[in-house]
Amino acid sequence: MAGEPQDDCLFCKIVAGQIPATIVRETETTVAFRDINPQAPTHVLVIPKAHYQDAAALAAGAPELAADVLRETRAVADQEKLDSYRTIFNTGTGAGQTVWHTHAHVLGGRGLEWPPG
Ligand code: IU
Repeated sequence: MAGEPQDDCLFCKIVAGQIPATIVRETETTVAFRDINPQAPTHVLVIPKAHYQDAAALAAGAPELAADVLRETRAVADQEKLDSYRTIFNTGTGAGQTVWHTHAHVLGGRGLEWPPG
């Protein structure tokens, strides 16, 4: 069921504290932790605690929670003292999504080119 924890989901396990992560912020509804394979000096993932497979499912199923995630991307950028940063939701295999629990990448701390690869 949408929003319920999934046994085979790595990010649900991070939310549950069953596997370690370097958590930088946590709210009632979200967790933000450092990406294990950082692509910039700051590379943090913001996730909803509830399980939605991608940003589209989150926006459709729980718009308030999608807003919480977006607010937290700003909070991470402030905490990391980033003036400029990029927020990315990879959605679908062709766009590079590899973990099927919604996550916003927050990247900053270096110049970022456009368009992305
Ligand atoms: P993607 O947008 O689904 O490709 O992003 C998944 C990210 O999750 C990717 O940047 C991984 O480095 C990151 N990640 C992580 O931080 N911790 C993990 O245990 C695993 C992936 I698996």
